[in-house]
Amino acid sequence: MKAFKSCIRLVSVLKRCRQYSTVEVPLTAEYYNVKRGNYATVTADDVTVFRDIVGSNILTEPDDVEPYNVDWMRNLRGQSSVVVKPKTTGQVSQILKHCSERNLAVVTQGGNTGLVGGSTPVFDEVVIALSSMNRVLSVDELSGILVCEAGCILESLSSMVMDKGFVMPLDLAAKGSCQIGGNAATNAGGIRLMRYGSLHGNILGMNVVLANGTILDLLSTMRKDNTGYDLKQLFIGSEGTLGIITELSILLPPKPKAENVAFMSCESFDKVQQICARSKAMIGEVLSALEFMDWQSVDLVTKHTELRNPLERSPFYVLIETAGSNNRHDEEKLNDFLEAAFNEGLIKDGLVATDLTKVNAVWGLRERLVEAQLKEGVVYKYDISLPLANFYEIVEMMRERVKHLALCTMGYGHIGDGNLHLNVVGDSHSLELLGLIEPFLFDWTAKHRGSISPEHGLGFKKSKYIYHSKSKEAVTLMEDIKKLFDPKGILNPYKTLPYTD
Ligand code: FAD
Ligand code: 2HG
Ligand code: ZN
Repeated sequence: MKAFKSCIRLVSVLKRCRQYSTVEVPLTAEYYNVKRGNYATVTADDVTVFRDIVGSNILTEPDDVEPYNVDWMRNLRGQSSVVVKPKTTGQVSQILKHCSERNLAVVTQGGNTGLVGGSTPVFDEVVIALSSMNRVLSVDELSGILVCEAGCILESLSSMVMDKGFVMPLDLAAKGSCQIGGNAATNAGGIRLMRYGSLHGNILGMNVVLANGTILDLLSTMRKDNTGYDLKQLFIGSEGTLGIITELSILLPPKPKAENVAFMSCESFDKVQQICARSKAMIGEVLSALEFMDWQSVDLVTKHTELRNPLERSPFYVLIETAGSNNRHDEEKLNDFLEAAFNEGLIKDGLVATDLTKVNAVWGLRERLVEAQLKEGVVYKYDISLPLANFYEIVEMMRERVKHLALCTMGYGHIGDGNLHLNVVGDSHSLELLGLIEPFLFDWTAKHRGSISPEHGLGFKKSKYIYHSKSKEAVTLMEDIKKLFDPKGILNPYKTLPYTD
């Protein structure tokens, strides 16, 4: 395996400060021409009631409220004047009871890392931020079950459970800021989904507060429970539109004893596809991540970070991670696979990283793409799933379609799960550029029976396109469920389901 070099060690911490281009963020309501729902407006009396509930854990100064009004991608800006930060489920209940009685709209905010504008207000919704609910309630080390509050940061939970011999069943580049409640509310996928499955399988229970303040105790810690409808599933992926998740119980996989990462370059997308199929067949039992990037992605991340591409320039790159219990066995299997793929001409060049720092250096190229895009300009972010045969075709079509307006167009993603992240970066917020991408991309995805949002949800940005992935009958049923849980529609209005003026 002469072609496999050893990787340069890099100290990589994936929690970084945000830096972005200086383009101003437009007001969501004006830019997208949204009509305000018929809700009450927050008064001084409401603020007094909130203060009585949460004490000093409330923000009303415009500078303090500002970060809660702007989304992570700096595409959207709300107009909220108050952020309430409850510390207990009881406080969340009291806040919602008051908002419901007063007909005040609310938006729940976790780490505000969502990529579809679900977490920021559109108008003057009351922001309920869960960051003060960040206690770990228990870890059962025999059964591997964690119970914690919704505001716990994913990375903190990861470190805590790792010390006890477990891992969190999900991992994503926003781990330093996103909260486990936000992860549940978006049914976040990430890089471990192909190994541990989705949160629908890993969340065992939760406490939820409904719109009228009712506390719904679904906090089971049992793996199996077939007593009636599994209500918690409705809240997973509901993006704060059905209730506020305040506590969760989560099944933890044991920590793998060995991790290896291979990074390789390929000359064509056809070869990328063959690597996917080969790796699943040859090392499926230890495969924990299977990601791809095009050269435009790798170029951008090396342009805006200190990271360097350890391989020569090539149209495509594939990152494979294995995680198992026996390093010798895993390494042997990985090397056999790489040798076969190399001999068959699927791989042009590559490297294997085994220790954690080297592993992080390779992962950095993939995980710091969002950071690099924000530094380049204004990002038009898309997340679709497609049959592998059509996976990259759309990136090439889009690149051609927007070339006169875009700075760059790139494709990468969780190819092992059929999930493509297509990103266009422009130099401004341009309705013309947006109009070239949407609804064209969604029409094309629907034509190939893909999903227009396999990971990030619909939030504000994609809600009107729900019919591209769900039937009229399914959406009507969702609307009926929404009315049942939240008759006044105060929970996260203008999000997830299509809204009408
Ligand atoms: P927020 O952004 O604050 O909120 C997201 C939605 O959930 C909003 O609709 C909000 O109202 C609702 N919500 C938040 N907390 C609660 C709660 N306690 N109860 C009810 N509703 C709530 N996503 C993926 O799926 N896979 C990835 O690999 C991935 N990688 C990312 C990488 C980067 C760099 C970034 C910036 C984002 C990434 N995301 C990814 C998107 C985002 O991180 C996830 O959607 C994450 O799960 C959101 O968590 P959060 O706490 O930031 O939620
Ligand atoms: C990821 O997989 C996230 O890194 C973000 O889902 C996707 O950058 C994106 O478009
Ligand atoms: Zn993703």
